[in-house]
Amino acid sequence: MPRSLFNAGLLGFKGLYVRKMSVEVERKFVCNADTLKTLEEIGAVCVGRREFRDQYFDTPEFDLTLRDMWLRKRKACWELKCPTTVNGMDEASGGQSKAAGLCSRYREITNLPEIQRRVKEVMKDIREDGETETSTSQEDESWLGGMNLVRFADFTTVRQSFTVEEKGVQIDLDQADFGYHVGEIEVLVPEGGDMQSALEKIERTARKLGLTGDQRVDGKMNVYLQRNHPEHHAKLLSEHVM
Ligand code: V4E
Repeated sequence: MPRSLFNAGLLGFKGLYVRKMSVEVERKFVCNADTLKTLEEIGAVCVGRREFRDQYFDTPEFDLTLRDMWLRKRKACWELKCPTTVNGMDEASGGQSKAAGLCSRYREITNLPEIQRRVKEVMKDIREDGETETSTSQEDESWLGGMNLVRFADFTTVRQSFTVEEKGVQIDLDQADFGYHVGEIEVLVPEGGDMQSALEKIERTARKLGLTGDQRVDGKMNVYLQRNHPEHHAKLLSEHVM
């Protein structure tokens, strides 16, 4: 299935559409001059090269990102990434293998009313004063002001994507316009899907790529914040969000 359709998760049944959310499991890795050659050697197939602009939004006090919630607009579509939880606890905080510890897991929400509902929930916790505007149009950005959201990051990425023999695994090589290059091995797990199998697929792919390091590799946002919002970056580190 094309990844965009998988992401949207639209399941039709007798005219009733249920939008399912997926969990993105990914491991970042350092790209070097040999990465393309290694991909070729393991039989990876390049499935596309595209460029996109990401704009991230939060309140001036960073109420969303301090809760590890990441609201962005990419190619005219809204996305919210939130931590996954098991029995009310952040999944990442449980006992996990070293390999799993190198992976991040985020629920990806692409349905705008659902995004607005979740953002409102956070605002409700912070401000008692109530009413916020919503909108279902992807182009209309007026709801941002109503929820006190402003843009805090804006950058463009050139991404080369590859598939490998391992089913459901995608490898992306990202070059951000602020001079950071990073790779990621990614599996999308549908709601209630097999997380363990996804982690194993990522681990096998990492071994094939010869990734030996046991340190988490910084994502684009981590580096962007270090350079553009160092105080907020330090706060995210101290609150263990990054
Ligand atoms: C979840 C998150 C952020 C949102 C962007 O996430 P990321 O997957 O890094 O971006 P990108 O462009 O690769 O998105 P994709 O195209 O795969 O959907 S920004 C910061 N975080 C948190 C975070 C974290 N704590 N640790 C790591 C390794 N990455 C991200």
